[in-house]
Amino acid sequence: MSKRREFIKKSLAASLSLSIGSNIVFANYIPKGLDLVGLKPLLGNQFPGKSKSMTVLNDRPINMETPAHLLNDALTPNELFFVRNNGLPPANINVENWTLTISGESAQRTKSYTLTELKSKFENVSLNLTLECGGNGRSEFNPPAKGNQWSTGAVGCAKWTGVRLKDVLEDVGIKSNAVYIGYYGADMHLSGDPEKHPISRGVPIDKALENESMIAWSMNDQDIPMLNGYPLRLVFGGFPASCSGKWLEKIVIRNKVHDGQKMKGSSYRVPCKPVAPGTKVDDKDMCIIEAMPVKSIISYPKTGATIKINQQLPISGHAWTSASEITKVEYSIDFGMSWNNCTLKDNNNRYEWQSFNAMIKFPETGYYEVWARATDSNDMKQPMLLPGWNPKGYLNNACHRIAIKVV
Ligand SMILES: Nc1nc2c(c(=O)[nH]1)N[C@H]1C(S)=C(S)[C@@H](COP(=O)(O)O)O[C@H]1N2
Ligand SMILES: [Mo]
Repeated sequence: MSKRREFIKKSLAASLSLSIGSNIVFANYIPKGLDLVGLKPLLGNQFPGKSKSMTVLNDRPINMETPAHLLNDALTPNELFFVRNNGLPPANINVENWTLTISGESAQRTKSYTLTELKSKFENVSLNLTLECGGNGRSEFNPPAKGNQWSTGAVGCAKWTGVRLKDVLEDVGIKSNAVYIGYYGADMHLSGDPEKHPISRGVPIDKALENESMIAWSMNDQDIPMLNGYPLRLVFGGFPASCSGKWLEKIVIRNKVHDGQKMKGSSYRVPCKPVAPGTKVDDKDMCIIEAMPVKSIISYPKTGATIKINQQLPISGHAWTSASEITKVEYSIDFGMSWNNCTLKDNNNRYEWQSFNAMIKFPETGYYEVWARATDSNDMKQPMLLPGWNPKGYLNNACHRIAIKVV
């Protein structure tokens, strides 16, 4: 054999050690592409800072969603918040030396801030913001779409503390020709190539300058969990969560639509006009996903629950939208033939999900489905069944359904 064995990079070895929870002796002799025998069983559902009850869809990169019945809290606890990684989380984070650099063609200067500077120089704000992966609900599309087969749990709402992105961008200076911002994080491409970014997306400048657009260092009054972007991340409610860059190191203010990793092709893009299921769509007919559609989830009871005929069933859940607020949540027990209003809470700020509840009486024993349907202040309603098919299975905001047996 003349071909030399290729070994994995040091940085990759370090992140493997992190996942396995102990130092891998001889890590630098692991041949490239070899999956460690000890990794899968050890990992199970045990990921740092995450509950064992999470549904793990993939462990390289790590992707996990929250079962619907564990999303019942008004604010999603950190250990139950979904994780969507495109690459490998950074292994050695030095918070003291962490800096955020702002640059780009449409920045008036390049400026860097340490975490301490960010915290002390700008007004600190706390907002309850919902993050939902654009691919949440993908598993229902037909023909099926490639990618993580999310069911309903790639969503959560947390209290984020940090600074307004706007304040920081204005401190740097925004040129009048700015149209977009893009982010870069410290995570590593799956290949281990330090030159490549697993993802580098962004938002139009108007979105970046909204009052609710944040650079956050805290989630529910704690450090952001490692897998959710510790020590610093962007948070944009109302847009696909792929815009909310984790392990945030750099923001670029662009004079054109950001062209980073996963801004092109079928990534986070959908046909500009509806297409028939299975259609091949031309690249020029694909549009970047911006505002996310109105949606809701029933978080109590767990699907499959049984109730006695002489009892009323309490249901609860949350509804969210990119519009200013949810105005109505209804439920149906007759497959959408008739609807009843739920009680609905107001939001504290835009992009916070709003809790709803109702008491349901069933007419006779048997199998039922409870469906929930939200309406927002733009008068948009969730579709009862699957919305428009698209090649990568984004934006499924169909009504959530749970099964109930009345005995
Ligand atoms: N640096 C970095 N930021 C990222 C990602 C990533 O892989 N790397 N994934 C994006 C995607 S696709 C989603 S849905 C959200 C998920 O955020 P969460 O893992 O905190 O739930 O982070 C976004 N930000
Ligand atoms: Mo995502």
